Amino acid sequence: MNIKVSKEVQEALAAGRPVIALESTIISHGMPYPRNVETALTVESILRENGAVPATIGIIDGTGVVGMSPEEIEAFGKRGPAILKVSRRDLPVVMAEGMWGATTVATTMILAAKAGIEFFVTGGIGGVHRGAELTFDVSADLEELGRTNVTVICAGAKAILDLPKTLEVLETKGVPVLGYQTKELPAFYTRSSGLQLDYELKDAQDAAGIIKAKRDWGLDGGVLICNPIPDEYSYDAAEINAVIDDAVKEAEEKGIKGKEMTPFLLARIAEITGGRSLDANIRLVFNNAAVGAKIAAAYCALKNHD
Ligand code: PSU
Ligand code: MN
Repeated sequence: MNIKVSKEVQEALAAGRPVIALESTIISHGMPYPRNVETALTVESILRENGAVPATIGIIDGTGVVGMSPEEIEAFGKRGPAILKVSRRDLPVVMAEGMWGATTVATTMILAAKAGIEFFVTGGIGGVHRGAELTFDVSADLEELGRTNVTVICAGAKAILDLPKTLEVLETKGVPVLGYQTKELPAFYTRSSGLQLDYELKDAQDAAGIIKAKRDWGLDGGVLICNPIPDEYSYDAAEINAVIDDAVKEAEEKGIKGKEMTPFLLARIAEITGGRSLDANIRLVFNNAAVGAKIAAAYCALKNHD
């Protein structure tokens, strides 16, 4: 298996210290250069400040790299969408052909699990697209959450998706969806979506206990922790939903399909809002990093105590 785990990550894992995976598609396809690189490096610093070791994951010349260097992160940011966006189905091709690949939530989970990393911080996950009853466009992220043992800390999912259907699929796949100090599914740019969640986490300890119970019971699959965007950066729901509706309509008119859909919508929303949505996006990822590091630390303490 061509996987290269950095020395720092290997040492932290061996010592039972918190390690947190980070994805590369958010860098190459989720944000424009150079803010994508600045964001990725700042997220790494925030994790370190909170006592965790970052492991940014991507595929370089057919090798899964777990714990990229700042130079490698810069290369992902600079090459951007010229790098193939790699989901589970693409992984064998990219590995065998020696290509570069940007890992999505699904493939970051796969590589993290192979390296022994149990936590992963990102912005938003993929889900069931609007109109999926006709297009069948359901992100492979949901399938992966149903089977791979990694906890993903995110800010919910964007309203570019059909959020009620996304929650239904997560339920079918047995994924605990936990609100971090909220009872509602956050909708990325907004703190609420009107959709109730199963359980509101009180704090990091609470989260660690639930994750540990799932592992002790051998219930394979991910855990999804939804941490709302900080109030001061959040959008008014009506305002951002109008923008999202326009972007979705434009995608339909242009016949955008498949793996192009999510990057297209993200870029259009950033364009229409004149970059304000990008600022919100960056802030919520920073916030997820701080919370994710605390949860991973609480979990490591519980596990090392056993
Ligand atoms: N949602 C975001 N930002 C992102 C993505 C989703 O708000 O960068 C990226 C993630 O890498 C996610 C992927 O795994 O898009 C989902 O793509 P698709 O919908 O094609 O499965
Ligand atoms: Mn899709």
